[in-house]
Amino acid sequence: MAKSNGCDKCNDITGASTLDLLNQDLAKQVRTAYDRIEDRGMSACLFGSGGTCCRNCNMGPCQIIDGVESMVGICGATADTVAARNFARIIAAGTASHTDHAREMVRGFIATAKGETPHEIKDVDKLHKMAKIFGIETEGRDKNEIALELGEKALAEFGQQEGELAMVKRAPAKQQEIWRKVGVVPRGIDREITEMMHRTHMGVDQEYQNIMLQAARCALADGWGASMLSTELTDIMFGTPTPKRAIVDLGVLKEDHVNVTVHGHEPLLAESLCLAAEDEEILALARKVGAKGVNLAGVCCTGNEILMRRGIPVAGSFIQQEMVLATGAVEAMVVDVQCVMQSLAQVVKGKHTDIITTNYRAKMPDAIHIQFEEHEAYNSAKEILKHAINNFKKRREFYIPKDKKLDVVVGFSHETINYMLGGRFRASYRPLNDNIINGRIRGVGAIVGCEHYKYADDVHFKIAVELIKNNVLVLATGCAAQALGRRGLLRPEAATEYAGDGLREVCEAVGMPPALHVGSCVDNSRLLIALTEMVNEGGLGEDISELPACGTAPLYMSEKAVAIGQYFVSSGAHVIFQNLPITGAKKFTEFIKGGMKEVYGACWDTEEDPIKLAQKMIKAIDGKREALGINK
Ligand code: SF4
Ligand code: MSK
Repeated sequence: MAKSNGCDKCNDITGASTLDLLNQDLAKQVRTAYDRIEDRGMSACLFGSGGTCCRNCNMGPCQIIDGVESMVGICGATADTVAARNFARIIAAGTASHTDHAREMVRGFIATAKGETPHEIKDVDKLHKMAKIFGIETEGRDKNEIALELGEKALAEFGQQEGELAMVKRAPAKQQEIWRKVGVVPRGIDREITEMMHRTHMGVDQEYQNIMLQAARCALADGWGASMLSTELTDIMFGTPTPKRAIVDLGVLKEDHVNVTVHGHEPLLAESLCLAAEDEEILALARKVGAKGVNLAGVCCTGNEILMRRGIPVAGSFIQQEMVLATGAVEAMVVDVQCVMQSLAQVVKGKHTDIITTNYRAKMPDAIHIQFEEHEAYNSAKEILKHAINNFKKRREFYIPKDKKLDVVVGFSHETINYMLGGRFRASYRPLNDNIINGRIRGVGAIVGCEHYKYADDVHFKIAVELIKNNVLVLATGCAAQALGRRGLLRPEAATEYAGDGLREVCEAVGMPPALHVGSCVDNSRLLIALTEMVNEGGLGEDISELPACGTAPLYMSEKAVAIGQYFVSSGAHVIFQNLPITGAKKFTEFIKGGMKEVYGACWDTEEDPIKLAQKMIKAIDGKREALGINK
């Protein structure tokens, strides 16, 4: 198959390590997403891109043209109704994905509390904080007993039918008031997803404003419910991230080790693999086949989870998953759920690499399935590693772009940001607020979400540099954070190289990078808490909508990113994407880009050009500063 590195577009969108690899004969034999883009040779459907294609019933599909009377749906649905329904269903799907991930983490947490996994309750301080939120007695009780009660109460939140999710009360009081007033406080996590799907079924909710109310409630069930549960309980079980040095990019693979990459989102198995990779039996087996050991490396958000907590290197982000395998140097790629391309099993055809699916919910043709049993976590992990070790001797032609790896400093949980800026004995967000008030830091910009192949992959870098240069502190998660890491922005030195005077001064004083890696996709919930802490510290208004803060997920690929965007907007944070599937519906677009502001104090926006997008973020931040009277 012709190699895609001859394609202008691909030369645009690949990073240095990817281009290096694609230029090797070995990689030219592999068909990747870059080839598939070239081969498709057709542009996306305008109705699909504009959000006005409806296939919610069998009278359609109906393609709607806004303003043309004869071009409403067979049922009479207008462009605004259809676009709102489609947008809301994206949010429901994204929320469902975070939810099902979170449920597995809670189940693993319960099993850990019962002593049925190789893990333990590590962060007792956070356990007690969470216990308090859930009204659980801690005095004189064993940590596992508290954890078991917490796990069971957390699990009940998924199926809860009435009332409010427990962590809603962590939000600023004014935020809670707004949610209660408009009736969007999530009652139970699964209930909000189900109701969203029902209300967007043919012939139910026909009013886009009303559809978007449930979309807000559904997304809030994600941010302040599922994702937050996942982050907090995972921290309690595996440890809350603290700053650590690590390395990222394809060059982290090792020639003389058995390379095992972990890809997906749920870190239960990956944590077990980390433990098993140091098992004497495994190390002896690796030596027996001539390897120096097992080199574990992450991909996508499973990668982020073990990077943040253990400093395990990340081999690649979403758009690099095929490249990791194209090196020919990976003995096994172990995948769990989400963001795993079906092409992976084809990329390794003819190679010694095995793609190992591990979850009954996510199987793949031509992959090997080894079911991960949480009660047998350690043995499952060892079985997987033995499989990879057996492949080591079969490795033939391979290429590792050894010089393509970069140092990063990661591990910025909201607790860490607290300590870094406030000091261990005076941990608080007050110094951050003070620096924002005195103007050294202009505000906070979140760069989150995925990567995809439509736009150049230096989008994250360009946006981040523009923000940093203008003294905006960047908080990053997901594959966006990895992209910034590959371009050197997650090093403390980047403050000296890129930041404006004020931000540089702050970063140099505490030795932190100007862009902080906050975690995986579910860890966007850490940002909600960080924003809340800023409100609670005082001086920057009474709710999130008054803070000089703005978010973006420019290269979003996944439905999860839209759910994240929606829970930020509904929590009062302005969010700008490069594009959204709403352009075919005028009134709906006006509503989510303006009308929502009247309800939540924030709305969505779009801007394709990365520099203009960053400037819009800065303008939004300056607007908040102005309103607070601190824009000196
Ligand atoms: Fe067409 Fe209405 Fe059916 Fe959608 S729900 S496919 S607009 S008839
Ligand atoms: S993995 S959801 S591509 S960030 Fe979380 Fe990356 Fe986006 Fe998947």
